[in-house]
Amino acid sequence: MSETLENLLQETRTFPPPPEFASRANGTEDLYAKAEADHEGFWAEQARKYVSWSKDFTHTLDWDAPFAKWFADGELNACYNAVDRHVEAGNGDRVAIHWVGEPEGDTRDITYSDLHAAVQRAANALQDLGVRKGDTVAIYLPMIPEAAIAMLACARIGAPHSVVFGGFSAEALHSRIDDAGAKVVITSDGGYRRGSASPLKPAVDAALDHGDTSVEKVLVVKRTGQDTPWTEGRDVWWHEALEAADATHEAPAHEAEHPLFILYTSGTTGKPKGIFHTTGGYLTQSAYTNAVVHDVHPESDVYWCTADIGWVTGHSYIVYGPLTLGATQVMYEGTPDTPHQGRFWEIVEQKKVTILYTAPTAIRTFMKWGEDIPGKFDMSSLRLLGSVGEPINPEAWMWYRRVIGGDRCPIVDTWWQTETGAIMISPLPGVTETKPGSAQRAIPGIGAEVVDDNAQPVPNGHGGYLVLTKPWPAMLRGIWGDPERYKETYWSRFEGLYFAGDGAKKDNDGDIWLLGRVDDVMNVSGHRLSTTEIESALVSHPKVAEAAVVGATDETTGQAVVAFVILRSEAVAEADEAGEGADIVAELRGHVAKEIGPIAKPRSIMIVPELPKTRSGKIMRRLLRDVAENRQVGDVTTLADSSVMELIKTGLSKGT
Ligand code: 6R9
Repeated sequence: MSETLENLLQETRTFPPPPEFASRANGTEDLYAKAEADHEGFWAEQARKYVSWSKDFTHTLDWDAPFAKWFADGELNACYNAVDRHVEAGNGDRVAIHWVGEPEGDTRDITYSDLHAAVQRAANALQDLGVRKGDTVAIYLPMIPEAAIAMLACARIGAPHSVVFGGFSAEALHSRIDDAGAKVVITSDGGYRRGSASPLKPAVDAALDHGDTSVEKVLVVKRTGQDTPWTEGRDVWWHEALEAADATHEAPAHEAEHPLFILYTSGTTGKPKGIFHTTGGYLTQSAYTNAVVHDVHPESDVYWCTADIGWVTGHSYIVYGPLTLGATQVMYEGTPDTPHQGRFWEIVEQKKVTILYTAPTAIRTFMKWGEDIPGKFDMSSLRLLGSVGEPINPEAWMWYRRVIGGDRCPIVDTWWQTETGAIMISPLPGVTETKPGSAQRAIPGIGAEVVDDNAQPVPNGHGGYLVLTKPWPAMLRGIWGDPERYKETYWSRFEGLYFAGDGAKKDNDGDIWLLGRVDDVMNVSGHRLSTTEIESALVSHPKVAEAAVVGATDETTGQAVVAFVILRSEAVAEADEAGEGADIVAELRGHVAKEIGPIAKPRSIMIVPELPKTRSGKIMRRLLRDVAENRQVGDVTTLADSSVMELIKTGLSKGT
């Protein structure tokens, strides 16, 4: 960590906001002072500015630490806010979503009126299938407009949705469906990925095969038209259900604290946590941040967030933030290299994108591909760039600014989490003098600090743990079905402070630099993966005795999964006989992909005779990280058996 700290301290380049940009920016300097003077009053004002309430609230915050209620006696409908009210205001013809399918030329422009028609029918269709307020609905879809429509329809009727990333396996889907007790699953026959139609519904069938789930119906969107297995009586085509449903649906008012969604994220234990968010506070902060941080001007911008809807970034900054503001946005189905490596920039040129929000891992990939690729496209429409998901290295930041932003666009490096619901730390693009690689300071209305082991703020120039010091509207309300785990995970490390799990430092100006996770959670291409979860998957393979997983620094993906595996002796003997060490590695990688999903597949698996452990039996991942990153192995004095590291290194140099 100290090496990283020193490198970052040497960063002295700064970029003031362009005056033209500053003169019409939504986020202004005075917001900081206003929020500081009256925290609750500030948020009450944002809640009324960005959200329409069916019943106004009389009270802003109930804080029974660590349990918060925001705007509790207010009532609203999130879907009405994201859709109906824009039509009522005469903006029905405005494009809400310029949808771009992966196959070239496969596009759809969806206006707010189109969206209005769709969410009403979808809400009625869900009700016709028996979904009632409070029932949960799992959504397992590719990046097609129906994903947003499905989420909004659930929100409309008050059925919390649980979106499961389409790249997750049947097993991962099963455990999430099970934990949330979903009544309906919304999926599709398939989706387009790297040039071909790949099936999706078979994973749902496999997840439900266990026969022990709460799922009554499966709604299937026809996306690819490929042959799809069908269970009569359970499976229903989305288009048929919508056609049969009533065309009108009045959006009912829900309590501000009514659950809006559950989203699973990796924790330090094997079991993913169902982070749950409620309606009023979440909607307020996602819309407010989309306005002041991304500087979205709904009447003139074309905004594009490249995240998948299965992650929180897609929830807050594709669905709830921009649509609540009434913005026009691009939604893209595919990968950045299909059918060519300039696809993103072609979309920027064609749709005249003005605001682009993407992840450092994507930026590093584009850097690797070379700047002549974006150089072929006209990207002069861009006026703001954003980054999210992991620390952005200063060089990637500079490349992003110069090559993509033409040296003219401010960059906002936004720090937040599934748990925080919306952006917490970021420059305001019309106010902040930005620094390459730093998320800088808490946005107006948010309290963040870097503290030492004793919860004391560190002086400038020092590192520690990132904490949040005040309740915020979009904060998670808990872990689904496990209030104790909520307290324990986030509120027990430091008295009265929210512990984010990230290391950070303050530079000499007091600006915050994020340094990555301090727990056993990895960040691979902006996706959070738990070491424990992958270890459990490896150990579930019959040939594996033990496994330890570490996140090794990787130039492109930020971190990469590296696994150390001890094989069962029968497997070792077999492999030796057949000379198939390489086959086992391939088999294990495939196994992890099947258990969790392809994103969790280890970059490398090293077969080792032993693992370094402390006397109390804890695996010392720090030492394995040294090996994975080809470093001299650090202090081994706390190892139960200090010869183990030698054994591992000798084994590796023999090429096993
Ligand atoms: C939004 C999102 C959260 C974790 C978080 C941190 C890392 C996110 C970052 C960042 C440095 C940034 N992270 N944004 N690190 N700079 N701008 O990514 O949510 O998937 O829950 O991940 O991602 O480590 O704790 P989530």
